[in-house]
Amino acid sequence: MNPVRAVVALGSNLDDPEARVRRAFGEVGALPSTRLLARSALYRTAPVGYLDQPAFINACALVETALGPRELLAGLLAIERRHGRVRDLPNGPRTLDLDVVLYGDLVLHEHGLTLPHPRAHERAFVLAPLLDVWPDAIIPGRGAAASYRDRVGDQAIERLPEGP
Ligand code: PH2
Ligand code: MG
Ligand code: MG
Repeated sequence: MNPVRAVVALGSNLDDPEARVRRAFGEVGALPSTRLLARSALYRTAPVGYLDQPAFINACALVETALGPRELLAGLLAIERRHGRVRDLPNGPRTLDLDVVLYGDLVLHEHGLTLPHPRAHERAFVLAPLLDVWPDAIIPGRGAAASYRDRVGDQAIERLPEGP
């Protein structure tokens, strides 16, 4: 399979989220047939959806991968499991969430995998780091990711200083 550019969103709000997300970049880049091209800044973000939980650390990784979309997702879920991810409350607190946001220009509606991520364009915690790693990104079916930035300007996110 020809390598494809994909964007993976990282999120954590349990058990040292900042260190966890920094570590997870390397783990995503170490998936088979996958290379990490860029890592975004880290953002501290207010919870969206279920509000009664700690703030999140969010980021995005730009990768080049020869894995298919399902294989990539399976690899990400395996990393989540290694981080002790427990799925109890939907949208609830988690040690690590790894979502495929973009997989080239692929549009897919399958059980457990919708591409592009259906809410990416309306969430500042995805858009801001996505634009860090890929300012010209196109969200298939929606257009330039940058054109959505102003529409999410009311959502509370804080860019953290560069870390180690
Ligand atoms: N993820 C969710 C629901 N709400 N809020 C923030 N700030 N960051 C997230 O990563 C997040 C969320 C479901 O995946
Ligand atoms: Mg998610
Ligand atoms: Mg997820």
